[in-house]
Amino acid sequence: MGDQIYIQGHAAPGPYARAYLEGRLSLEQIMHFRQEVGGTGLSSYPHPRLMPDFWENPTVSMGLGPLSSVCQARFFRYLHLRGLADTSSSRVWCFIGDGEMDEPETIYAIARAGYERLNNLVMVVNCNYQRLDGPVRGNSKVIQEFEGIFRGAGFDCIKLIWGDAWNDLVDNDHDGKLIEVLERTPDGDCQRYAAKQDGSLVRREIFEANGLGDRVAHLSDDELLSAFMLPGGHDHKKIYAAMSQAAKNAEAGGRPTVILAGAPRKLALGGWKP
Ligand SMILES: Cc1ncc(C[n+]2csc(CCOP(=O)(O)OP(=O)(O)O)c2C)c(N)n1
Ligand SMILES: [Mg+2]
Repeated sequence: MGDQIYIQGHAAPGPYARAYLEGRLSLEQIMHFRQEVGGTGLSSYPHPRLMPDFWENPTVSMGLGPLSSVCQARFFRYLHLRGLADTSSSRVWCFIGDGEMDEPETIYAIARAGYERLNNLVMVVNCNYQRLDGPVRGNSKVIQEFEGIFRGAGFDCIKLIWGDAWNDLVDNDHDGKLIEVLERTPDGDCQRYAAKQDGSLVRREIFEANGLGDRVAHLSDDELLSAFMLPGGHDHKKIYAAMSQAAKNAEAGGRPTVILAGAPRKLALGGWKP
């Protein structure tokens, strides 16, 4: 038996784009996104009834994905333990938003997955620090908060925060001061840096204001900005490493895994745009 995937509902255009490149969807279908009622289009959200050959799991509204994914992982376990189906190598992958983490269904699902030690489950939280009605927290750090929730419930936690360009800076942070500064920079400030698109601001506020100006003296403002704008959650090498570690955890460990993928977004200060 294969894997099961639960996609963040309004991320449906991502799988559609991939399916189009793979030749599984036609241009005509793509051009009729959200106009599926006539017969040729694609539904707005994962919808197994409207698109039975494409979607297997409905995930809108928020909270349904995480909740169903835990039921699925538990059901895989059930089938296997009773000798009804070999699900020993089947995984459940669940992609959720950071705003979706506020749903009671999500919080319950996490507790249940930890309690049941569902090591066939990997959750990936897309931490873009915003939800459509505003910042998720703004004045604190969602990734730290989520780490507490997941670890407390019994998950292994992989934090995917900084991209490749930060490797040297982090490796050379022998006294831990840079990490300390980053850990206390609120999400709202990260969004402001991403929105302003100004490397000198990152230099002044993160580095110079904390006596760390020499750490980035060899980088231009533009280099600093592009490093900042390629967070772990957008860096394909880091994403690959995190996913591969998660898949190994599922084989070896007795715990579910979460990947907290950080990706501050430029849109934040501009408000939501259709
Ligand atoms: C239970 C429920 N309430 C409200 C909505 C409307 N809604 C759709 S997306 C969204 C915000 C999602 O934010 P997040 O989970 O952070 O995802 P992002 O778009 O940032 O990736 C909301 C409130 C919904 N789909 N389901
Ligand atoms: Mg979000």
